[in-house]
Amino acid sequence: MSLNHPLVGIIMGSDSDLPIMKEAAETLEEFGVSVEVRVISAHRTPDVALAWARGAKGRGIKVIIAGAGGAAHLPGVLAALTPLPVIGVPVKTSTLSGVDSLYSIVQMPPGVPVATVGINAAKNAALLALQILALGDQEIDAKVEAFRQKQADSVAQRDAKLQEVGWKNYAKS
Ligand code: RP5
Repeated sequence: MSLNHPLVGIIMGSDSDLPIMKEAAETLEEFGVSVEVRVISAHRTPDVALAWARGAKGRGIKVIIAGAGGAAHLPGVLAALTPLPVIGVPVKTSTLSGVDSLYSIVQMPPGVPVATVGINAAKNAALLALQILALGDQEIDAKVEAFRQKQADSVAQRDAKLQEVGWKNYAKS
């Protein structure tokens, strides 16, 4: 699998989603995976959404991460238009704190799934995309394994320190 052309499409309903969605792009690029980042709205630019989703698989995109807030139909609309796996990121809103986005994305009726991560959890969306890509790519698989090991080592180090100094001193430090 070539890592030079975009393997993951990161689509967001508005550029106001970028401060959250950029975490997905940053994580994927840290793993050496190229991304295609677009602002495409399911309701404001439905024709663009349709054309992009219909062409994504043919262009070599393997996974789509779609973030939106409010009545967040973008991930579901993209999922309806392509067989590629779609990961939805509910973006936090000022009115309903992202619960609106979460419910809009997570409750897809049977037949067209959207794998939904937590509110604003764009990094987890990227990690899930990497795990999907790793199934067919040994290089990405090794990087995911290394990331997990580093994460586990970090927890073990903190626990060792906690055991050494005791929880009361640890809490003060
Ligand atoms: C959604 O509406 C976007 O995904 C964004 O989260 C939300 C607010 O959009 P703007 O106010 O930035 O246009 O379509």
